[in-house]
Amino acid sequence: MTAPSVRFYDAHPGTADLHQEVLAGLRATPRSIPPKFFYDEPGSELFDRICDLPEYYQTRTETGILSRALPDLARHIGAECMLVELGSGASKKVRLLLEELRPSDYVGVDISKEFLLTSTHALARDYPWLEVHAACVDFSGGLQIPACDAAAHKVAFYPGSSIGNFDAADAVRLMRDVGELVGPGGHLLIGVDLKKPVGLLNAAYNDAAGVTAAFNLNLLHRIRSELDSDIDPSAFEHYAFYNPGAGRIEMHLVSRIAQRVRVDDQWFDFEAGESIHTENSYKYTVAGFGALAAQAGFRQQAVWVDDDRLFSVQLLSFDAPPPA
Ligand code: AVJ
Repeated sequence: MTAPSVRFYDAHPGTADLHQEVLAGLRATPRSIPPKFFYDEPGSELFDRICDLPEYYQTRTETGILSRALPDLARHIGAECMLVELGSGASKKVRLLLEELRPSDYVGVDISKEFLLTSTHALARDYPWLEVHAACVDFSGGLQIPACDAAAHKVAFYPGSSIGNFDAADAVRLMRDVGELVGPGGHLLIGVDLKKPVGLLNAAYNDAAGVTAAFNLNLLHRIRSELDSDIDPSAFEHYAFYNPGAGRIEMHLVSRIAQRVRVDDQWFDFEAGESIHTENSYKYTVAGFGALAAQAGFRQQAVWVDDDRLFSVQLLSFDAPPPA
């Protein structure tokens, strides 16, 4: 038997970006490293474990919303679309959609090559009627994906509230790129985490089992193994909290001691308590996200939420690019 085929496109995001962005981020004030670098292989596995944590309501809530929305969604979208999943990771949620929507093509887009290849091959094996493509791309730098040149009805799928990683300006920029990708009449199906009591949010990013802490600290393990650096993960601690003014969770790695860290031949001095900002996770109201999407030319065609209004799944349709 021949292996199921996946058409693979590699833009080679990788260690060069990590190297350059870590150095720039450590030099900056305040210090920061972008969250896209969490997802090396161990990081992607830790993130999968986060999704199963009792405190992390997002994954199971979104999956529940999606399952209940399926018949409705199929009516809105129709069959034979090209489904483009952004940040596809383990591609679990999309399986729910495939049976019901019956797209002609699936394009998995992810920065993490190993995960992307494993998951798209599994999809090609399990759905023989589906044309499967994989694109290894860092889409924060734009969305040029050859497989998407075809003129099919395109539906971008961006689950998990990953849009929360971007501040408003960057979220609009990304959605404008998505609009350009799907074109007029195309869709964006997006998971958006909602504002909720602060206690629930803080618990979700400070789980009792310490998996989120390990996920955050894995960034330093990655720097130590992929770059020429003596950084010691045990000299930092995980710190996450909801910032109500900014409407976001912030994750930081806080230096436990005064220390000097080396990357290449450059030294970075940390005071005790000084932090590296590693992630923002913005929380929205349904109306607030609608206003943001409108700035990118998208209209809320349908919005589904769970009974507790913890999370939303939104079907946005693209009309035309708004004036810049
Ligand atoms: C993948 C960005 C949606 O912000 O909740 C989980 C990542 N960080 N726990 C989130 C994450 C810490 C997650 N997103």
